Amino acid sequence: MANGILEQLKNGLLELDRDSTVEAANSIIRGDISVSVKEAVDAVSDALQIVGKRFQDGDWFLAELVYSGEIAKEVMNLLSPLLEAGATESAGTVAVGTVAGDLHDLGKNIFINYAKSAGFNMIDLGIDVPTQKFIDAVREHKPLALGMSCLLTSTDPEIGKVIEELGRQNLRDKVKVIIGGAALTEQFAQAAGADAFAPDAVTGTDIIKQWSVA
Ligand code: B12
Repeated sequence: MANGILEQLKNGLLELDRDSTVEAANSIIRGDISVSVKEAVDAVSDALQIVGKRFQDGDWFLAELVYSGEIAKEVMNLLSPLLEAGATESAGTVAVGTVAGDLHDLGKNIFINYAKSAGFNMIDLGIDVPTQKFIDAVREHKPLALGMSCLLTSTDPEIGKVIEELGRQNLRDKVKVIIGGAALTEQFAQAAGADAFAPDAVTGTDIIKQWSVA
């Protein structure tokens, strides 16, 4: 039964059946079936990997990419409050945004929700965030870490620009930088001067937890 509902969630997205996908998410939220929110979020993420492959292979076009993104966003918005339910006292502040030119926010939002559920005070800077807005957030909120999300190879140079600007404004040693998103790798993080790369939201949350106790 639990597998059935996760299949419905995943297949609903892959068949672009909004109603079936939302119904599966609502059923999980109501607790009709014992499935954790993490399993549900993972199922949506798995489906989006397949969406990306279909788009890359030319099997799906932009319209399908856009619509599947809308369904995924609606479902993630439904599931997110459950991830937050475990929030306890603040483990520290982290500011996160998607770099300039990039409008993808599903992964960033999942990281925000995971970290919130681990007790972090998360500041969401949004999408298409210009360099100076990241810098201003560091000055204003003095976060433990600055997170940047990037899914496009065309926008990954933005990460290096933000890190350089932090240095220029004497802020680089005041904040840890963590990056994530499909366009990035560990090697990229090292070359850009970030402190860490996280391949997923759970790893990202583990990393900031280590920084928080250090
Ligand atoms: C959904 C989607 C869209 C949606 C986005 C909806 C939204 N609100 O986010 C829409 C339709 C808008 C879209 C648009 C485009 N997209 Co798009 N999109 C995708 C798709 C299918 C899924 C992305 C996603 O949400 N994945 C699920 C999430 C959960 O995964 P994630 O983002 O990787 O996040 C996880 C980790 O990476 C990590 N993480 C992410 N960020 C961060 C940040 C921190 C700090 C931490 C710690 C962790 C972390 O945690 C998350 C959870 O574990 C990908 C395919 C793919 N394989 O990624 C293509 C993809 C990213 N898109 C692509 C392209 C080309 C585009 C467009 C240029 C298409 C076009 N021709 O217009 C536009 C660009 C628009 C823009 N300027 O940004 C390409 C990018 C290719 C490249 N190498 O540059 C991809 C890879 C598809 C492909 N295979 O070709 N897209």
